[in-house]
Amino acid sequence: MERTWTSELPRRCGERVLLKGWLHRLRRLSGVSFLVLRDARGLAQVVIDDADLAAALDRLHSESVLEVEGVAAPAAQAPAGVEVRQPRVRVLVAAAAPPPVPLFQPTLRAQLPTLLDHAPVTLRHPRSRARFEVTAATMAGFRASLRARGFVEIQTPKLVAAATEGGANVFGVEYFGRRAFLAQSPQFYKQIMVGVFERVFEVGPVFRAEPHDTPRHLNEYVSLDAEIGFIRDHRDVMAVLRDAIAGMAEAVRIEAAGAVALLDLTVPEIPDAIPSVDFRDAQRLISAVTGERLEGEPDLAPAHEAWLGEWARREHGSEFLYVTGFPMAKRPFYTHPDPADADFTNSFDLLFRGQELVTGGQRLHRHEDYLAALAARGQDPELFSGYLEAFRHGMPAHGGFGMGLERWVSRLVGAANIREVALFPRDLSRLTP
Ligand code: AMO
Repeated sequence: MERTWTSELPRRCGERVLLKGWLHRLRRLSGVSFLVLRDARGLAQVVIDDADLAAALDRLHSESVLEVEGVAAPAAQAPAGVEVRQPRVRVLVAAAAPPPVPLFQPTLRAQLPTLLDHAPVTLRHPRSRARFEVTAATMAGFRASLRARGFVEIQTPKLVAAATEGGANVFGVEYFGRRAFLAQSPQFYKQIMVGVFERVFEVGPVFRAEPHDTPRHLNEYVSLDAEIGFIRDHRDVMAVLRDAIAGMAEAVRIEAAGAVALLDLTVPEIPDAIPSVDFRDAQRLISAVTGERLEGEPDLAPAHEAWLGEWARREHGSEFLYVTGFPMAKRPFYTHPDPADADFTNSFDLLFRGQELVTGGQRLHRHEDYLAALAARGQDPELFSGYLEAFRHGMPAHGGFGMGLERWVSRLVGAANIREVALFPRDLSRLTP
């Protein structure tokens, strides 16, 4: 007999079905017991009116793996209006111990560190799982939307010889007697690959040795990257990014519809043109209201991003806001200056619900500009010889962006801490599970 998913039960009323899954909960009442079986798609209620079977199930720990064969029947009070009756139950694997945190409650009741310590089990909870359904749909939507626009997916090395985003936040690795690093981003390789495919994207892990403990930083996260050749300036990149995010939102709505309903999410509408504010204007707006002196500050603090998020919602009815024209001082050496003012750049951040989600911009593309930019920062061009070779041999004007996958999902599901949307987060104190 073929297996039926719990989610298919409503369509199988009146039929004999075979379910497989985990013992989510056993509720013993005086005359009858209810077994709630969980599989990867949902829950099913199984009516146990055989006292011996109920007693046998009661001796099992929750999370034991079961096979249940019975008849699907309409039942108004059961999940999705259907339950399984006259069951035959086979124990496939008896769990060796009770779960560290009870999984049957609608919401997990434990502190975040406990949930993370026991992630191999707590991730099974329907609400935990739902967050990663949103993650999976996001990646699918990102890929689909860029592929439809002629982008080619690449995978670039994560063991690298030089820091891409500045030297401080990089993990060193012992590499056959030499020093190597874990890639902070696919930046150099995605740019090089513009010379091959013109339009590329990558979904992959990146590593940041940031020694701080914040609710929005991980030491390993998933970066959604793209790079585009033959652009006029950063505004062409912003248009592609807008479409990529619209594709992500659409995929979450369709492919993760169950998760969206369970978590009661509002998936944002992406405006055709995302509102945009120049960095200096943004500082003036904030200063005018808060009285802070921000002139000369090279970056926005998290509180400023939150303020701008509120402003965008109020003034533009948008949950997204581009901030453009960041000062050169805080941007990596590959950043293209603003042709009108070399102290500023053709770069941008995209804020989503008051938090930085994306950084991107136009890059330098002339070999001599790279040599000058490295010299100005006192960097040895020899360290970047592989990267520079691409520019020596002709590269078009290009630009791209990098987006933190967990940042997107955490805003979407309203997570208080980004660790809630990383399967097995890596942070200052956490290298396991
Ligand atoms: P940047 O370093 O700003 O840019 O990173 C891009 C985006 O990645 C996310 N992010 C993080 N998410 C979780 N934990 C972290 N520690 C973390 N650090 C960054 C943010 C951020 O906006 N090469 C450039 C991108 C480009 O220009 O193409 C880069 O890596 O959402």
